[in-house]
Amino acid sequence: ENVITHKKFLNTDFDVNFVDNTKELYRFPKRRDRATKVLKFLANNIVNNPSNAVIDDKIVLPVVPIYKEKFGVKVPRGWKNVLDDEGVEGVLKKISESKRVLVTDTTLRDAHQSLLATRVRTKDMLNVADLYTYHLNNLFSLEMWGGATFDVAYRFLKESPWDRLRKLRKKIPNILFQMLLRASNAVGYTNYPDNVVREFISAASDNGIDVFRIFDCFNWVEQLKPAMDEVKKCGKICEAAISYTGDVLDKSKTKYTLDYYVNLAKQLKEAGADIIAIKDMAGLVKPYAAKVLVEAIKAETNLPVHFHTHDTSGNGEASVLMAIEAGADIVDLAMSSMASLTSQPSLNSILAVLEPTDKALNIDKDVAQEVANYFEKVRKYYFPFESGLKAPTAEVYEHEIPGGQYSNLIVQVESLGLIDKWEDIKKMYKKVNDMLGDLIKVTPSSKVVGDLALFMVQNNLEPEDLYRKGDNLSFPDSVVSFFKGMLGQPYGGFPEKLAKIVLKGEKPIKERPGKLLGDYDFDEAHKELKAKFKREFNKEELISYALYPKVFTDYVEFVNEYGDASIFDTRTFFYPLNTQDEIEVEIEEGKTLFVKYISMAEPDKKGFRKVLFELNGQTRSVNIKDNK
Ligand code: 3PY
Ligand code: ZN
Repeated sequence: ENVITHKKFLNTDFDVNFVDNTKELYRFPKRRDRATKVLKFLANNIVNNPSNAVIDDKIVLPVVPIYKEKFGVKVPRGWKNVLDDEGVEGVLKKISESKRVLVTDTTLRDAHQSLLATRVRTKDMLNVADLYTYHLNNLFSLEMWGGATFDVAYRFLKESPWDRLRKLRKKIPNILFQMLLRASNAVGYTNYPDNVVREFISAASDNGIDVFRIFDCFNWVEQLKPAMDEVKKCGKICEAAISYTGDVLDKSKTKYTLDYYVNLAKQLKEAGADIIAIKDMAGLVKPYAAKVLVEAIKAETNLPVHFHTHDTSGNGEASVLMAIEAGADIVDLAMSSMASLTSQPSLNSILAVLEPTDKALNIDKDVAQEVANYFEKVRKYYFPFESGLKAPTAEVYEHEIPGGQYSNLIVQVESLGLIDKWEDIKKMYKKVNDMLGDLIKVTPSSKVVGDLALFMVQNNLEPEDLYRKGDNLSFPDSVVSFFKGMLGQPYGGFPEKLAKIVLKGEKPIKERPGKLLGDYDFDEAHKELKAKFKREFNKEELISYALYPKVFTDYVEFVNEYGDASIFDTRTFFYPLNTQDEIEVEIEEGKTLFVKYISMAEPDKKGFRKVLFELNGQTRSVNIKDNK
């Protein structure tokens, strides 16, 4: 709004106090500032294309499914209401009474982490929130947070993971929200001081997480305890996970046996687990192994068992069914268009299989299909992040790469220009695992294996080369930190010879790292941030800074320059506009900008390009440095 376009002014209906008394005239600078940021973001996409993505123009924006005609006035009850009204005990009691198998839908977390390099944006999730709230309210939980989604949100999507949690919570008040927590590594790749992990859990709980699936990459119970303790303090559901590797039915594999897993489950029960998760992050639990494992763990612990697998081999659905036969209480599934391959088995398929049985899922088939149809369209926008895996592969039983790592690793390999070496990298992953003493490979131990495998392929090294000339090599940070004991103690210990080569005389620690790392000073961190950005930061932001100092500050700088990027639709966010493209950007509820991209000039002497737009019909230009 400005003076000469104001209605009162145009109608000559104003007096001397018009400018003083007309509030809307003073909103002008803020909105103009936001509009400028929007144009800057668009122009930067056009000039620099930071995600390096080329749009396929045949893709049309997905239509948001709305089931208006079926909407009730009241939000139907779900498991979240059970937790709020009857506490953890109430939830556990209801699980044990349920004849039906319960389902966790992983579409909003593991599925896209495992298929699309974790890139699905909050906006695309919010579009189907109502369907979940009003029609899929019998789902046990939605896994929608944690794992890699936390840093990827900041790093690549330029949005706040806390915002995602709060926005989804607001729209879905009745279904339990579940997150994946890497115990002392929280949602990072390294151990944090205990007070950071505790603050993180408590803030996640306050913002809406109900079920914490906690795992340690070495299944080291000592390392799970502080996180489990904090979850219980928050009155939330403590689901302790057994990370599965190897094959319990293969007698030649003697490290990770059935006894090993059962024993672990008993220790987790003793440490206070409410639920035991079998976390088969790479999809290595073969169907018959699933049966044996679930039966044994249920019999020995008497706790509810939550079964999680990945369908990389194509055997995932069979494993889920076997787990159900063996008495699994809850299973993880994803909506079909976001299921299978490196993701979870398909919810819609298992729904159909169980329909005629007394374990039938209490889930509306048509709505589940509707959500799957929606994600089928949405997924097209994320095609640059697809892993390329087109069919199931039994090769996973060899390389053992976790589903959640697979699609991220391949994008990383691509960005390093090594994609033609992908087959070698998978083979090296296995060799490195053998060298490291056969690890459980899950974040962050999987990153150690991946980093070393990449390093070796990049430098044309074979395992014997490491033993021969390793003293002169400077190993990736994650590998050094692993041998220093900074991720904890692996089951069976470290391979000594390699440890010596990597550590070059340094002494490793034997204790839990979180115990040795002093408390993180949140006040000091706040001072640093305030000095740098001249504003206050809230508790959640300080936690993000404690976990990811650089990623978080880069994000704050980005927002200062370009504004809140979560407002753009996904096409606009990832891809440059074509000339004459017109888009609508809702900068706040009810306030929409209409933007048309006109042209881009050649760079000036300093390398800046002038990008021309029409903003609500008026010509505007932005100068952007061409970084290419
Ligand atoms: C993660 O830690 O992000 C995982 O998905 C592990 O499976
Ligand atoms: Zn998983």
